[in-house]
Amino acid sequence: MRKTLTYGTYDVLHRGHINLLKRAKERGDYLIVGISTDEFNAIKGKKSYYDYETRKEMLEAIKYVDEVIPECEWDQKPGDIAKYGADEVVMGSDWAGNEKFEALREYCDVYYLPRTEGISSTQIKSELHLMDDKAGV
Ligand code: C2G
Repeated sequence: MRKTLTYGTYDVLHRGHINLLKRAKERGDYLIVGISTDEFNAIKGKKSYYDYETRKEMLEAIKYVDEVIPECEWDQKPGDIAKYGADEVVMGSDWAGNEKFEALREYCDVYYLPRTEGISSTQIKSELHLMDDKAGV
């Protein structure tokens, strides 16, 4: 069984996230997602709309996702690869070439999937604000 591992905040879920998870799952048989804890999000300089438990629950409901684990720190990835027997770490292309992931080639395959253009959690949040403003709410 080929195990794939990916990481992310996965806040306001959108088609870019689903597209990534779908293609990551297609690269193996079992997909593990390391989802950033609220504390790690703060380290990443991100504040998510949904808390960790909610984001975890939503990810676990996605048919492409087989297991969700917490991502607490940048350096846990080699340990995760060993602990879960991951054959490949897959990330969106915005991470392509990043040393944090290139360093993992020592432990397993690393593969970057093209990022889905034109959508992001940040964009959705700002567009929702604009809709509220227009509606006068
Ligand atoms: N993604 C994508 N297309 C988008 C938006 C995101 O393919 N339009 C991918 C990202 O490349 C990433 C995954 O979806 O692989 C999750 O994205 P985020 O939730 O923004 O996660 P990020 O902040 O990149 O955290 O240790 C790694 C970090 O936890 C990654």
